[in-house]
Amino acid sequence: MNKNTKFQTRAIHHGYDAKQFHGSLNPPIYMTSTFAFDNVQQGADAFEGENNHYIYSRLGTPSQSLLEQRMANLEGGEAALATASGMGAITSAFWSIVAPGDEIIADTTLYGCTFSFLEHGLKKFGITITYCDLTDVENLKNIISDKTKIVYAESPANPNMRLIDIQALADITQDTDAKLIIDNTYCSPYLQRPIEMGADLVVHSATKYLGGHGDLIAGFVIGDAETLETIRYYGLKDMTGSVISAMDIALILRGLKTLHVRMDRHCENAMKVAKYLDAHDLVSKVYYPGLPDFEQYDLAQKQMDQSGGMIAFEVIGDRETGAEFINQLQMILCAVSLGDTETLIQHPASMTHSTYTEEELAEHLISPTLLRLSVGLEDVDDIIADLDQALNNLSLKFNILKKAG
Ligand code: 7XF
Repeated sequence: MNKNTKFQTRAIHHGYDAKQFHGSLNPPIYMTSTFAFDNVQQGADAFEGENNHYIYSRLGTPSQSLLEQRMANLEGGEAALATASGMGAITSAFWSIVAPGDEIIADTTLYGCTFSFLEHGLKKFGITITYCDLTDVENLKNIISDKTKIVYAESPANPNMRLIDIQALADITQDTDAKLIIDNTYCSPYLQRPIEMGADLVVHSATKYLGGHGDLIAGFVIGDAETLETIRYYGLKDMTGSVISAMDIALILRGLKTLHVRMDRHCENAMKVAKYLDAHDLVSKVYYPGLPDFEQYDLAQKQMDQSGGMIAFEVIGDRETGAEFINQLQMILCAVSLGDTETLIQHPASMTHSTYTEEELAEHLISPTLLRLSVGLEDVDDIIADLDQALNNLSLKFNILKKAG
């Protein structure tokens, strides 16, 4: 395919030639655990890497290779690895890179299970985890050392929407032994491509926007071919065994075909919802990169193509008022996960980030009253109407009138 071919077209066509598969518009689903060899020599050569024969589905299948080539292309990396979950991607990558005595520098705010993996998993194997406010790159300059093997951040961060200047971090890590790994789950490559900004690796929970329909769990690591080979043949094959299923490969290939259309609408809806919330008297704070008063608005404009479908906000009152607001919603579902067609809301402190203690929530800048909204693809008027009736009921129930100031 011509190298000027646009993202949307590549998301639909890259790497697949229907003519080689009887004209089948979609690639076959390889429902197999193993691949037969013509003879022992061919099998031995395959294990030695001297031919391209598929061996066993823990190492890959033809449709997995297609999916990986397509994702690598969309993220601007040399290679990709598909995994059984986002956590499978993160753990397979980290286990492949670090050894006892090494240090990982991670941003202050992380998705709950990533935090738990570092804090309760890697730490006990003699790896030092240093949390650092990476929104200020000077902080990284001051602490990075030759022990640092990974610098890790989500941007926007789950759940509080803090952004990291990816290019500025890459300028620092590029002269060191540390790999800069960015979790791009909130954006998808349609909105942000960290490798183009200098990141070494990108990880994804493909469970979210890439699949897009809330019907699968999967993940990706994308980056240079050499590192990806290590992650596949060591991290995934030997350490985590986090193998994506044949069905999920097919579902993600389908999801990617509409990624751009869905993301455009997620962003359009989220902008309208964010403006609605921002103007409401019972909403005390809204964190959305597309609002001009968002603290890191300029950075959002610089590195994200659009502002995304995720909003964090707080209603006035306390944890109880926030919970009651969620309970009042009728169409919007109270559920974790994000990036689905359905609008979902959840309370991070008691759900996605409940792996943090109360003290850790405070240290990691996750407010106990924060609510997280994943704006879906329903008609935006219906989304806003549901939020509106819930806020009205909240004000009646708690007799709340106006936000202070
Ligand atoms: O293993 P998963 O596919 O669930 O992906 C893990 C993961 C990695 N990075 C980010 C930024 C994520 O948000 C996730 C999963 N997050 C879900 C959520 O925040 O709702 C998990 C539900 S507990």
